[in-house]
Amino acid sequence: MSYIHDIIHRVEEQNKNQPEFVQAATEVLTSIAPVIEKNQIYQKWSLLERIVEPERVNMFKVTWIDEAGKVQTNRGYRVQFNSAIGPYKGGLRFHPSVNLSIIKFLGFEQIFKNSLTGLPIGGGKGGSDFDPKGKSELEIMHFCQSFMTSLYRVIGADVDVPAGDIGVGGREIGYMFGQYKRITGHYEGVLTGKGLSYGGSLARTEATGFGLIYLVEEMLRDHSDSIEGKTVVVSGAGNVAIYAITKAQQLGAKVVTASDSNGYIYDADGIDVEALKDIKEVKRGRVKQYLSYRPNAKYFENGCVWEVPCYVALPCATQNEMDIYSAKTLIKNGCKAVGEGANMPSTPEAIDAFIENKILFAPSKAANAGGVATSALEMSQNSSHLSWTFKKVDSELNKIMKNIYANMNAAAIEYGAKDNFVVGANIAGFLKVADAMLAQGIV
Ligand code: NDP
Ligand code: 2IT
Repeated sequence: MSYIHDIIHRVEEQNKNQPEFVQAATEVLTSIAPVIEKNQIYQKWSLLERIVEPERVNMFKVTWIDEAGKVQTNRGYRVQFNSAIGPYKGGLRFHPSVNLSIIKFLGFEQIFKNSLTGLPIGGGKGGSDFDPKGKSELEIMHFCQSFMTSLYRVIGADVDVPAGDIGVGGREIGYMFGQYKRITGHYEGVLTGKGLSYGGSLARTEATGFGLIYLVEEMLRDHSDSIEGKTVVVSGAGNVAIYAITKAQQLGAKVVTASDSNGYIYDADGIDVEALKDIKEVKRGRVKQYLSYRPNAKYFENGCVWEVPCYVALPCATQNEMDIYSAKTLIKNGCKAVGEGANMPSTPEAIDAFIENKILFAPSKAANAGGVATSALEMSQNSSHLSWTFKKVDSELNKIMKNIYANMNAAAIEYGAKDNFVVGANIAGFLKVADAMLAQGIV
């Protein structure tokens, strides 16, 4: 359709050095073609031109002094992409690879993911090219404080509510919350993923990984299958991976791998999640150390985790970690379902291969939405000055994930793409935001 092609071309022309953003936008724009064709109103009001442009891009300097007394300068970002259905909401990523393209792709994806949750949250994302690896506790704290000293001007409980992502967990959120409160004097739910003693929600730590498994299980159940008794391969060893492994094992699956950027571990007996937690959450170490807990496991420095045969594959590390070669290897080895815990972990070619081969493929917007959904539940608890039990939050999360599956499945069927959940998730996420934008006029 020429309107869609024109917009994709425009995005490419206007964002020449932003390959990740162009990738994310192209996927969404291509998937929603049937909706745009069916209803001329979106073209009439230039909805697509408007939705691919962030409402505001904040970029700022973050200076801090390291343990050696040397001045360090990093770049900070907060992209406030779309506030049609609620205040901007999305994580902060601290990783040396962070640049405007990555933050824009994440912010763009967040618009549709947040819409899919059914909760009133807009899309945003931020972060820094700061590398937390090897930094001392004080360096982390000073960096977080300096980052917040610039960020606080543009966020607020009803304006923009950041949370964690790669390199940002409970520790970093705590330091940033403390600095926000110190500068503004406001004790408010301006960040989510907070500690339990100062406004955090039970089950937020577990939410993304648990939600991923709830959604994958629902997708399997709808196809007369289940994760129970299946071999599962997981990449990553961070927040999402750890709690995906935990829940998959609780449901009777055998998870045999975990990885970090140095290599992967294979444990034929099933990953000992307590050992992994000790390494990652307590010692902040590397997956290689797993061998000292489980000497029968194997560590592969140069391999790729997707070489391990499995029934269910769960990429939970980072974008574009699953290329066409990995996808073909998984398919050849009998993989039947893929659930994306990370954001955009599969390349467009890998996604095409999964769909052509009838692999049940749950795209990240739907599959990892449990984290941000539970963040929205944290916001509700904060604004009503209440805290819910673990059981209540977990059961809400479970309902939300089942609902996301139902909505993306229904949209896929309605638009003639049964079992293509990329199309289903993009359309279901898009419609709510687009209609809210139309209703609010040209703003
Ligand atoms: P963590 O920082 O807790 O863990 C990240 C894991 O991924 C680490 O094992 C890390 O290894 C690995 N990793 C990160 N970058 C790379 C890379 N460039 N190459 C190889 N491995 C890499 O982050 P999270 O678990 O929170 O996030 C993982 C993914 O899930 C991300 O895509 C994130 O955007 C997404 N996500 C997170 C949510 C959350 O609530 N936290 C919610 C929804 C999605 P190493 O230590 O070697 O860097
Ligand atoms: O990618 C994501 O959805 C997140 N990193 C979580 C965002 C949030 O606001 O909880």
